[in-house]
Amino acid sequence: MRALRSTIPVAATISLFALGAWAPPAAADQHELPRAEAPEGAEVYIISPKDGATVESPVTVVFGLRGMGVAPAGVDLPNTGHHHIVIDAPTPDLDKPIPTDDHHKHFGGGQTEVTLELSPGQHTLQLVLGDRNHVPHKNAVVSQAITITVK
Ligand SMILES: [Cu+2]
Repeated sequence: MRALRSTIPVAATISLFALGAWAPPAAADQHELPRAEAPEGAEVYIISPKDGATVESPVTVVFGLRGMGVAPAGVDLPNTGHHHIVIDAPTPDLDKPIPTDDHHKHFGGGQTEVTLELSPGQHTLQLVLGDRNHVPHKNAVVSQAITITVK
């Protein structure tokens, strides 16, 4: 315990110095899009299918959101966001706008479900909430990734 207590402050001090020395000037941040904040305890989750389920294509995925509201992209309302689904890809960079491609779909109209045509075999699905600029919130609201098998 003693050894741990003395090591942690030293490590913290070093990293603070490193941050101070290498942090970019504040002006650099101003080019970034303003980031929305999510309320404490907000959660996004896949209502169905369930993790581990075997299903037939097309697959209807139902999105759940707790502790905040759904608003279309472009709408500036506090404590809201819109859904994105990540299909067969890792969690995207949570500090950048969510990509738009075959693996990342946006529901900028405020939709809360999607029906996907998926090939037979295993697939992973994950939800990421984005703000009005399609950027994850500062304290990103991201679901657990689930794995399903399509017959
Ligand atoms: Cu989006």
